[in-house]
Amino acid sequence: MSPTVTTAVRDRLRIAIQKSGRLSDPARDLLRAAGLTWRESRDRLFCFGESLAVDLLLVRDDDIPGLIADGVCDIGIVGRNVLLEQSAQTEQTRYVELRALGFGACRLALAVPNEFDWQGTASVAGCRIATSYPGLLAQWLRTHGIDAAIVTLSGSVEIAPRLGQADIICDLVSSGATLTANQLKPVATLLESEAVLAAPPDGFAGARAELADLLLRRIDGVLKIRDSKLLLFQATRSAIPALLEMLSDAETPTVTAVHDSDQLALQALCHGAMTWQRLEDLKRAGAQGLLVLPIERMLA
Ligand code: PRT
Ligand code: ZN
Repeated sequence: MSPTVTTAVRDRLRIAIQKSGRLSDPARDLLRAAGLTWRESRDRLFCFGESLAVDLLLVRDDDIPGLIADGVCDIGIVGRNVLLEQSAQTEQTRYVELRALGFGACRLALAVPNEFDWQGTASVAGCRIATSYPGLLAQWLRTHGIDAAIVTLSGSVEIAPRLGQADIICDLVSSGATLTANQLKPVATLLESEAVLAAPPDGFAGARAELADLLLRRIDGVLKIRDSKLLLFQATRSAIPALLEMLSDAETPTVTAVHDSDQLALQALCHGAMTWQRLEDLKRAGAQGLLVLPIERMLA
């Protein structure tokens, strides 16, 4: 008689985040804001979820796409650059980007030495290009019909031209300070990147699907209120149309009558930055008693 084989189905959701690096703190902050709490383990590689059945795996960012593809974790918080590089290398789409998270912004760019006579993308032909993103670079070269040699390096890409290893580079850029310090200038952008929520294309079943839905709803709430403010003010009826035009980033405002007055009171949820300049413009257009309040939580 053959032994009974039972397939263990995980009913807890597992999220992989970067253990230490640029994305680790903002990823934890986001999940904390979505109401997750964990019991930290001694080795700090696995954190057991306390408030919800959602556990954390703390890993190197480059391992996250593979962990998702192998089903070891369900969701990952990782740079789009890492996700798309692994797809480009395997020539398969094994992940979907569920949400862009608004942190870890950078771009994958071609950069050339300052003295390089850049005449457009055709100038790349015949060059040696140093990069840690050979998959994305090869895709870009193919798309542009350019023949060039890719020199794959795991780090310190920016010094490759000075060391004679390459003529130009293809690397991540955020402030641009590293390029400037190495006498390089950016000339073309291959990819705009930021941290994303990545998952397998087929989604999940059972308890994990419900947990993933709940988490996504909460994360949407967190992302939505990040730059949102509640704006309160009063104005005369005649000033209202002009004021509403100045609040194009607001959800439909509530307008109510003020007791014993010909003034109206407005309440608007605004999603853009509420700067002093903007408040002064509103005041000039007739808004009085302006109040800007932070939003604590939002659930659509
Ligand atoms: O150990 P582990 O493998 O997990 O970490 P890592 O060293 O591979 O990654 P880490 O923490 O450096 O970056 C994680 C993710 O942050 C990246 O995959 C990107 O999605 C995102 N990110 C955002 C950046 C940058 N900005 C960035 N500026 N990643 C790297 N850089 C590097 C870039 O490679 C270059 O060396 O910073 C330098 C350029 O910065 P500027 O500001 O001088 O232009
Ligand atoms: Zn890495």
